[in-house]
Amino acid sequence: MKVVTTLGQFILEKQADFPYAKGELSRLLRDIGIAAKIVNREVNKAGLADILGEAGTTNVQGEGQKKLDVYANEQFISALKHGGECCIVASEENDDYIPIESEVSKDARYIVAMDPLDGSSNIDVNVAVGTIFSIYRRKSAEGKATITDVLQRGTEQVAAGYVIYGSSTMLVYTTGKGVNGFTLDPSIGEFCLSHADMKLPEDGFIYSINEGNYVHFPDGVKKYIKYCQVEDKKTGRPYTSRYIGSMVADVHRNLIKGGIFIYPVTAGAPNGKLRLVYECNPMAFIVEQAGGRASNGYERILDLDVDALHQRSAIFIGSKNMVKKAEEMMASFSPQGTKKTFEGEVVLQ
Ligand code: AHM
Ligand code: MG
Repeated sequence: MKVVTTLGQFILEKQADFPYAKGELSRLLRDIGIAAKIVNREVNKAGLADILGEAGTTNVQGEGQKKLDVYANEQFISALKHGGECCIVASEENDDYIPIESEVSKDARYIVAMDPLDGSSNIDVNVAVGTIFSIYRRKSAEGKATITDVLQRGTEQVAAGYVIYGSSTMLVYTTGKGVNGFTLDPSIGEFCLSHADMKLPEDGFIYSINEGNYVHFPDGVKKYIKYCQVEDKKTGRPYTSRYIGSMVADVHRNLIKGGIFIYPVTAGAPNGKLRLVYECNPMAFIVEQAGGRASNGYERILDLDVDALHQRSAIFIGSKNMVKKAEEMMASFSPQGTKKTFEGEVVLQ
């Protein structure tokens, strides 16, 4: 009989990788896993909202129904509050960071930044959504942790992960020693190790971008899209286009199959759309740990300065060679590169 390793067992086993670890990070990851299961239960019931009461209406107990992203936010914050290892939570759902001042958390050393339910507009149509989290150790030695403890570069992350609520629910995380994925077995209510030591293929054949915004993209991105569409037997082009509109789902697919996900700057969003602290940095950490690459088109995501909690960034993330190629196009054509065409480009008259 095959022996199953649960997330809890795996985290404990891996604690030995950190000689000075006292189990705090392990407990923090465990708390996140618990909240993920609760959120998963509600996400699975989303289609029943019409019968059970929609967001904004009142349910049979007379309680107001919550939107799922608000619900997810509350669940993660509550799990982290009660777990006692986290001193600050920063969330896409809250303008400001939330200091945790409960008795159990008075010696807490970790900061968690998260997007509790990314791609939540996809819920109404039964498409995969996700949770993204990023964990830092506080910088300040004593007193209350402050915003300076939160605004650390991506390279300072001690762990990061995501949960994908898809056709099955998975939790994927890294502590800087590779990436492992766990699938929720609903029959026993446990995340079980299903994707050990995940590795992203260096070359991929899928590009993932909201092409509807094409006219607003920088020239380097337009050229890269054209590059993906040109026929070339040697490199397997034209590539396949796939865009779910849930970053977690798009990046997860590419992590398994190989591919690139791009959310560039656009004319309407001059700094990009996605958030550096709790979307780009954690995904970049995971993808790099799986052997991939992540940049804003010019610089490595993890090296970017972090000035504000909700700061945005462009992102090019995925298979190493695909991201490098896209960066090459950015360097040659954007902002005002001197090149007019790339090798092999088909110019329509
Ligand atoms: P959200 O945090 O408001 O859910 O937005 C983030 C999502 C990403 O998951 C996804 O990749 C992107 O927004 C899609 O944006 P667009 O609809 O502009 O393509
Ligand atoms: Mg989001």
